[in-house]
Amino acid sequence: MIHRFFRSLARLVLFSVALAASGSAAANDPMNVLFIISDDLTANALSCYGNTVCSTPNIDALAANGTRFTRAYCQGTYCGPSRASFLSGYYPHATGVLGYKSPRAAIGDHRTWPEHFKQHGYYTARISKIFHMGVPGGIEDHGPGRDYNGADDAQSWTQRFNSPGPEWRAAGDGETLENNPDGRKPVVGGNTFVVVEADGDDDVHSDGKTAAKAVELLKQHRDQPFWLGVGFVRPHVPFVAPRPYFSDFKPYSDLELPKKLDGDWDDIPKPGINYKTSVNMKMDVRRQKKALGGYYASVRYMDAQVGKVLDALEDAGLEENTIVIFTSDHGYHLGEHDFWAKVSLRDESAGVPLIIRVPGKAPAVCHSLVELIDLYPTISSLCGLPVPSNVQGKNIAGLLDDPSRSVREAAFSVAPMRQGFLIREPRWAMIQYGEDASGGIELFDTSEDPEQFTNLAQEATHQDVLRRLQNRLQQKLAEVRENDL
Ligand SMILES: [Ca+2]
Ligand SMILES: [Ca+2]
Repeated sequence: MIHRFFRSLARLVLFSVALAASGSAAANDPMNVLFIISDDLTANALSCYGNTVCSTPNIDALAANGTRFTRAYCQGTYCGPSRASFLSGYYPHATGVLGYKSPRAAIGDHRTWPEHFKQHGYYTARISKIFHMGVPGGIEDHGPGRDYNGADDAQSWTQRFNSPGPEWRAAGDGETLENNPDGRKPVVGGNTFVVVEADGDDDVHSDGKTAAKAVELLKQHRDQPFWLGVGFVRPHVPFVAPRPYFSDFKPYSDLELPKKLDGDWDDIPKPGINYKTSVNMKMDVRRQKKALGGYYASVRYMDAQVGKVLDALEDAGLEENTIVIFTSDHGYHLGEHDFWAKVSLRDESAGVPLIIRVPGKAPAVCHSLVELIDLYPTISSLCGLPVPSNVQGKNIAGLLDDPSRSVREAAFSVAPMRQGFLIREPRWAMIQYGEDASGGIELFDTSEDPEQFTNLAQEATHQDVLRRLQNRLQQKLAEVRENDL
């Protein structure tokens, strides 16, 4: 790990020197795309986004050389709708993919983002989870003969690779934290809070295998333009990582949980209380702290795998003609408001980390509201490909030249499981349940209340701003539904 830290540092310095020397990448070479996506990762767990406990040197080094977006939002707050959206270029309410399906049936002959590159002569490949896959169920190693492709779209890829791993069955010290107050439950599978401090090295697990395959493909395909999707499944539950990644977070009792307010839920409608909470998961403070430590260990493990892939990119001499993107499919709650996991439309869950490194562009931090759906048109344009007229995102490439600009007045995200809609402006966050608001409304003034403790939706003095945001939601939904599908 020490070696990796210095290598990250060296990479940071060398990359800056190389850029200063060359001015920009060779203009005639087609630019490659390396798209790295973590699963269920909140920006709050990364040191480049301000976390002081969980250090992520490899992602930080990428951020230091690229543009780091501080207000990036997913379009659906769980795997299925989010991935179907940014890969197809349509919002969830345009395709109707609100669950865990491939968008193919809805988009017909329209091209997905990687497919668009494939049709322009790129080698396109995915390793592990790019379109939706069930984790851990869909990636548990049951030997050959099993379909590990999940809700994939075969025609997007020249080649595809899966990385089955032991997941919750990994050898080591495991504990089920969720719904296990008397501690009698064994370690279980499914979408459940389980921590396993695992025996063995990185390559025992899915993400280690994914990184190794990425290293191999970068060597093999260095002489042809590629769009390579590297999908890590951590820190999605189960929180499984080799033991050394846990050392910074033990004893778990030393970890600090987020600030909480008594009666915090009293001012929000029922659908606003997240589907997983400390209460309904029956997690006491010890279990909550261990969940946090297990999540952080999973993030550190995933960060180390990102480092291997970035090292391989450098070793193959591809840094100067490859665009690197790092993101997640949505965010995650780590105990804020006693909420856990995803689905919620609060910032911790609807926001995503987003870093884009384009050779020749100066490092920057950008505060414009951006959306994952913007990746398809933006990366197409940066690679000199036409931007298909049907895609609904915006080309935000201009922000990489002038990060002080802004490309939209509001971001839009949905939680179909709750019929929830988020309109997020720089200052205001409005969350409405039901298109007719029948499930209730939340309104937060994030300039006064960045942690979103006080719902202002019922306050007489805020009815004008609420009406404006509700109109904006109706207008946005109408725009989303006006499409060619
Ligand atoms: Ca996910
Ligand atoms: Ca409250």
